[in-house]
Formats: sequence, structure tokens, C-alpha cells
Amino acid sequence: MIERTLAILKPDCVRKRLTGEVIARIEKAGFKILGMKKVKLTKETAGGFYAVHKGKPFYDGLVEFMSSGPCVPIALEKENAITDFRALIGATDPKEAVPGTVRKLFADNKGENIVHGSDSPENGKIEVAYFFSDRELVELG
Ligand code: IDP
Ligand code: MG
Repeated sequence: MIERTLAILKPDCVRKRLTGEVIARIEKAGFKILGMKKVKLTKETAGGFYAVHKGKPFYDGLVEFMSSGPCVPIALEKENAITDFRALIGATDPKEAVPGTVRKLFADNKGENIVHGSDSPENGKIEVAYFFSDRELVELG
């Protein structure tokens, strides 16, 4: 099934100047980039995006981190995008991530882990719509 997933190159990825490196891996893995932008999230926007984690011990730190500098949301499309993107980036905690995955290669810890990926086709659609209007999504390229 053709699915959409939202990637976010997180503020640590931007600070480390790894956005090009990670986007190259995304393109080589066969994902179509439908939309991409650089934004600095407010705490409200970051908190809303991660609302499902509200109340967890890491929530406040996560919101702080995600609003600490610019990030790069990217709307992606591909056959089996959800599973394939999560395979590309690896486990949430880089210590547990498979060698060669983006988080294993580049992430410092479980909180600052370089990149976000949606966890289901439904959330992929919802999360893409959180950052992109329909007219910002290019179906052709
Ligand atoms: P995911 O990004 O791999 O889907 P989630 O469990 O959905 O992982 O958590 C969302 C984000 O919250 C993670 O990517 C990470 O930045 C942060 N996070 C999750 N669990 C922890 C933790 O135990 N400590 C610190 N940060 C965490
Ligand atoms: Mg998640």
C-alpha cells in the first residue's frame, strides 16, 4: 500500500549539519519527497505534535528540545512508507538501533535522536497535515 509518513529532522540534526546527509539516505531509500520546509517550532506547536506523550516523564524535555532550534519537517510517500522509514531510522534509543540506521549512526541519546517518523498510516496522514497544507504537497516530483 502507498503510504505517507512525516519525517522531522530534529533540532540536533540541524545543529550537527546533518540534514543533507539524512535527506540523501531518505532519497536513496526510495521515498518521494512531497513537501519540505525549515521551521522553528513554538512550545505550543511542539507540544501539540507530541500530545499523545503528554504526562510521560520525558514530555517536557521533549517539547523543550523540539522547540530549541529549527527543524525540517518532510512529507514522504512510498509503498510501505511507515515500516520502511522506521527501518531506515532505527529504534528510538540509538543504543538499541540496528547498525547502519540513521539513529545508530548519528543520534546521541534516546531524547535527541535526530529524526521523527510516523508510527502508522493513519498517523502518517494526520502528521503530514499538521505541517503541510494540500497545496504545499507536490505529487509529481
Ligand atoms: P519514536 O520517535 O521512535 O516514535 P516515541 O516513543 O514515539 O518514539 O517517542 C517520541 C520521542 O520522544 C522520541 O523520538 C524521543 O525523542 C522522545 N522519547 C521517547 N522516549 C524517551 C525516553 O525514554 N527518554 C527521553 N526521550 C524519549
Ligand atoms: Mg512515535
